[in-house]
Amino acid sequence: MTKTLSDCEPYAWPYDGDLRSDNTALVIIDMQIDFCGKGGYVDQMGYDIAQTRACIEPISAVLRAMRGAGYHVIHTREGHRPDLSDLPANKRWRSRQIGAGIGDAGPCGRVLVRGEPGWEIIPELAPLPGEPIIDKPGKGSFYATDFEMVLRLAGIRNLVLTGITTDVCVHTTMREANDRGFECVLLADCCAATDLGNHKAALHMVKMQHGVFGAVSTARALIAAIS
Ligand code: C5J
Repeated sequence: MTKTLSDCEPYAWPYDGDLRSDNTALVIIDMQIDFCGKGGYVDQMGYDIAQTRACIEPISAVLRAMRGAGYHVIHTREGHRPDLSDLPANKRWRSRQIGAGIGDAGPCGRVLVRGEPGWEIIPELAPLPGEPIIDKPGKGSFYATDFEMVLRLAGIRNLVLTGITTDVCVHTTMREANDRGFECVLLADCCAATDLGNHKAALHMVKMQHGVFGAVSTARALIAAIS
């Protein structure tokens, strides 16, 4: 059955009103201990994890609703191979300058390394068996991953984007998806940044040019639209 998310800016989403459980996925980006847990990468850098944790509850509510209504659910994780062969030297260097060297030992194991405790998705949003998890070495979910193949083979063309951080991995993924013709909505209260100004600016950018990257809505509006 087709639905529309009308409480949405700058247009009712999706653009053509074709919102169905079989053509739409909830994408939950990088809800890992490293980004919102004590002792993780963001905490080690000295940012306030209360900001990145603020979106956990709204995402949980959307996840419950979308799982219940039979929508696709896809998770992503940012992280590197244990031998760090996919870690660019400049990324490592920069992270060391701020005291959270990627690949270095920290309170949650080696920072942003696959298989380490800090790299795990937080228990509140743990994937269910059968929900694809996309492991990515960078900020975007399409680069050096099979994300696009997973979406195309499942017949998915609408993406409901959530996760952290709004201005980095979520925005990069939204831009990559938009360029590939996917129809995206970003849920404002289901994403968060390490800086509130950046979060707000990232939402504003999406809405320029009548939705240059897609649309912006909220958890409550999305749940109401699909219920
Ligand atoms: C960052 C992310 N901010 N998941 N990663 O380094 O946004």
